[in-house]
Amino acid sequence: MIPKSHPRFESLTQRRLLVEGLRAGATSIEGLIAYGRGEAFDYLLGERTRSPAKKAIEAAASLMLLAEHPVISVNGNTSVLCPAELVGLSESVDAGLEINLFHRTDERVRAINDVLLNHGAKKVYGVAPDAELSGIESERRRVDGEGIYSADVVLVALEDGDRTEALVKSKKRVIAIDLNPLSRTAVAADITIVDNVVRAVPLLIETVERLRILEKDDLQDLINSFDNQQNLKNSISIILKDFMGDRKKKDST
Ligand code: PTJ
Repeated sequence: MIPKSHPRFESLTQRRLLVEGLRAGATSIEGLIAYGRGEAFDYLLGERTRSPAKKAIEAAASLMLLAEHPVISVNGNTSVLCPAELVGLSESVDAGLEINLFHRTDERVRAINDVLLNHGAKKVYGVAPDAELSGIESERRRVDGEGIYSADVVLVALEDGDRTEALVKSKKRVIAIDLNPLSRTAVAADITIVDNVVRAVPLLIETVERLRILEKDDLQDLINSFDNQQNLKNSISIILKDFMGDRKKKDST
């Protein structure tokens, strides 16, 4: 058991969830390595949601509220780190949930499907993909005709750059959650939330509820005024400032 008083309780809990996910067949071994890279960036970001991420979350919530057919892509890591929250977000914006894996096996798809159904998902796309995204060769190309293939907005987390670029090329608006502001995914997406998925998804749900009352034009203004490349630079600046010891400013960012 991890004591709650442990200064690294959150991080150790996430590691435990991933290891349990691996044993249950949902997470890939590679997913553990990917998590480690994210954890390093999270450490540099102070393990909290910084102001650029909050701004991106507002734009992302607006985009999801305006979308006609939003879909949330789920992989082995996100399915065990925040399954209830992913299902909650899908309900709050009426988005589809689709399993899309880089290291795809039928066993893993079944295990992830079980996790999502056990957390209240009513419908999960991607179990038997019947369409392909052009421009990528990995297993991630296999998508559901009624899910990602026909989506206008796709939310991806812990993603590889290839598919993000392919989604953007196929004229979908892409929201990415990625702790690494330098990743190809972060740069290629329309809106990148540089934050840990375990903090970003609950905050997205909260923000959707807060913005739901806005008029369509006001939501569109929030999207139009968002500059992803500038926002990524702001995340990098925060890391650099903290790194240079400018910790006094930490609470204001
Ligand atoms: O379940 P599968 O088979 O689809 O495999 C998925 C993995 C995660 C193995 C695959 O997508 C992968 O290899 O991802 P990458 O290319 O390592 O990219 C993962 C990105 O997510 C990196 O930029 C990490 O910094 C970031 N990341 C890792 N953990 C988190 C994170 N971002 C947000 N929240 C996290 N908890």
